[in-house]
Amino acid sequence: MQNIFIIYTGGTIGMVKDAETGTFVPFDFDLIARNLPDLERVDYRLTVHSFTPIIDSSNMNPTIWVEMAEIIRNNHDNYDGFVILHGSDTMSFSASILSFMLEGLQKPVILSGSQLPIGEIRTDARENMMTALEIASAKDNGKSIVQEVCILFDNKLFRGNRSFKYNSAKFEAFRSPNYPVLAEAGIHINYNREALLDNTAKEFIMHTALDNRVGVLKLFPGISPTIVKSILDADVRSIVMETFGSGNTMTDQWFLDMLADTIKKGKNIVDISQCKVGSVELGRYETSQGLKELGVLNGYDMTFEAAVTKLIYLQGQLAEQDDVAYWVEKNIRGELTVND
Ligand code: ASN
Repeated sequence: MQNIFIIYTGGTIGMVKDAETGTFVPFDFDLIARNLPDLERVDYRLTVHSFTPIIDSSNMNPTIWVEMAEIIRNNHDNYDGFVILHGSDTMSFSASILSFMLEGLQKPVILSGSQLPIGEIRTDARENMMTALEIASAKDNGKSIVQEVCILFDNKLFRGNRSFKYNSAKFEAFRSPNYPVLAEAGIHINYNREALLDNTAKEFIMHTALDNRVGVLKLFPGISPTIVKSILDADVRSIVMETFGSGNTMTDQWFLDMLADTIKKGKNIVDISQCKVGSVELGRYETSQGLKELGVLNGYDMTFEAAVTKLIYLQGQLAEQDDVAYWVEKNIRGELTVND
């Protein structure tokens, strides 16, 4: 019999309506268990760890990420798979950072949740949770089929660090347009084996040191020098710069001078696109040619969530800015595709 470990962090899945305020607030795991009698019928053993407090995922933070990773490490050898019940709002950030923290993972870590609480008649919680458990226990010849951190939502399994929350109203809350869906659940669960990571030959190592000194510069036509400067001058080691199209920016001299000055001071600037599909291609247009020469780093097709959490992870591991710069452009957990 397989052993599956459930980590309950909160999220809509286990929420109830507060009688006084009418808002959704997190509730304990008993609510989920009571509404899901099928949990008694599964042919794997379940162990549940509830966080205190259980939270709406908008309150997620690096301390909880470390706590989650430590729970997985401490139980890694005794369980076949892990399901993390998590609010959908920041699920992609948590899935991304966990993919970086859990190097060489050989067991499934499946994040899931729902758009409607488990107590609602039309809830999507039941299907999401039961499918997540099924995938967490799936093996072929004694080896886990999924050996990475994923998100299961609305019958689709996504690589965590390729996904983002794209819809707050539909059951189809997540997408990963820059990487194929890893599995689809219908009558059968069909795995896309070519797209899944195979970590069998790797060593499992957990990294918990994180450094959140990361800034974000989202460009728009007309952004003022004062705003750009205030972000570049902030007390951060790296800046994720969200650019236009395939990585393009305005070519005003004041702007390029500010970028050059920031890089000279030893900060990393990583170029990712505001487009959700496609990749940064530095030098494709004149409006990105100069960026490469200034030393702006290529974020390729990384999601915003992956770029931010990868920097938090790399900065925690590496004291030298050059080392962070080197690794941020490399594919380390299947989070980016190098196109040059
Ligand atoms: N606000 C909720 C959360 O992220 C949204 C959800 O879970 N659907 O905790």
